[in-house]
Amino acid sequence: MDIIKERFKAKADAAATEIKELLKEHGSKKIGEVSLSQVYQGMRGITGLVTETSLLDAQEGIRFRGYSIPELQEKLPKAKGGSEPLPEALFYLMLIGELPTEDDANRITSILQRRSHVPNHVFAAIDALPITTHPMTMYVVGVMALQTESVFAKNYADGLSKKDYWESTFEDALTLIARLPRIAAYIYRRKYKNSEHIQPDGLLDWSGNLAHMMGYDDESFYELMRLYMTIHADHEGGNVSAHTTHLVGSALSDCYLSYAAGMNGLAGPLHGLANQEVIKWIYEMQKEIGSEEPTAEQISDYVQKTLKSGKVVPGYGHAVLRKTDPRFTAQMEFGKKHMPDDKLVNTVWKIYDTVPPILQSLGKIKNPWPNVDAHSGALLVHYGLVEYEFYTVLFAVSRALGVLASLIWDRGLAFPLERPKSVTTQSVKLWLEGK
Ligand code: CMX
Repeated sequence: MDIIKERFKAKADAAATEIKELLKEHGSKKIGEVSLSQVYQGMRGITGLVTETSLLDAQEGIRFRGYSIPELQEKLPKAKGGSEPLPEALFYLMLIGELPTEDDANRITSILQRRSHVPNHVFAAIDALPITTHPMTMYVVGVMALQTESVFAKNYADGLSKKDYWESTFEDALTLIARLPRIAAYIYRRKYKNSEHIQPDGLLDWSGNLAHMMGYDDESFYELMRLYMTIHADHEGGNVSAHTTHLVGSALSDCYLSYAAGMNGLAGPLHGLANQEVIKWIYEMQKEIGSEEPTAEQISDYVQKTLKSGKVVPGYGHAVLRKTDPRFTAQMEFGKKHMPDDKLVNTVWKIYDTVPPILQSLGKIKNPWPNVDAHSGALLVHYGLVEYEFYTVLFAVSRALGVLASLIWDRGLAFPLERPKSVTTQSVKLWLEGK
């Protein structure tokens, strides 16, 4: 057995024993109360899930296995000559719960390199879709076509013992992660570059290879992809993409089915699609104003207009966070280092100065601060990746690391089918009447 798989198994067994003890002693303790409004309003603030890979603090932002984004940037192994973390190393951290050595990270990179071959029928399935299809639809179709390769589904059909579920899930997760950059790059080149595809470079790291296959062979773009893939990987368990992957996975759907379901959620404009909406919104503002460099006053007027027409300001607000998203800050730091004079990036920063007080003044928005999606597109545009409809696919490639590490844990801890209780308003009324 591969050493990483052995390490995971040892960690999962120890955790399962610990949880058993914990529940034996404290299982009946109350972790929170649920109000009727929470039931009607998106279950905000209800604790109802266990996700081991990361934890979100409303004030401080995300921590992956206890490490903040700046700490990951300092402590995780890097590519040769690079200064941003390798997302493969973050995957190791989320999976094993300990910082990887350089050897550990390289081991994941080489597993992913070895498994990256995508069967032809996946490309045929994508090619069968009209060229006008949204890239996220093509992506999910590609992932679904790849489901033919699921070891879990095959082993389950052959009669798999419960105690072995984790192992074929582990295998499926790594194989799927390995193949996603090729699928994403294939869609990009098909839709925007006349189907002139670029073969993988077997020597590059996971993110470097994605950049290469998309046609962006620039060391600083490689660095951006490594940072991008790291910061978008996970955001605890309750967000739509992570929760959906986990929920669908709880029916023992394999990694392909579960991840594809989660990515359909990521494709919604209130979640991952917000990154394309931000750039679209800025472009529309520039067009209306007739300038690439709107003033604070012009931005303020445009925000008011957006709000008056009943739309949201994309990239701002969050269901849990109550401060500027550290993922926004990490991208801002990248911008300051690599492209301090870029006009669009500077506009993103000016929007950051202008928007929060306006949203705050409305009184109803719980978080007026920017989230991860407010910044990501501008950095991509700087390198020429202007096709904003594609941006959520990059988010999706990254998100695979977190949701699939979590799915392996779900199997390692033998989590059951998820099935919360729902009510009807009629039943609520009866309950209120004491019936
Ligand atoms: N612009 C305008 N109105 C906003 C807003 C924004 N950026 N953020 C919240 N609001 C509004 C809500 O629509 C809601 O209005 P109603 O009461 O009229 O329905 C009100 O403020 C209260 O909402 P909230 O409790 O502050 O926010 P929610 O937890 O319900 O929603 C989110 C969170 C992210 C969906 C919301 O802030 C939003 O729509 N933001 C813009 C889209 C976006 O950037 N999404 C990406 C999030 C990060 C990610 O998942 O990738």
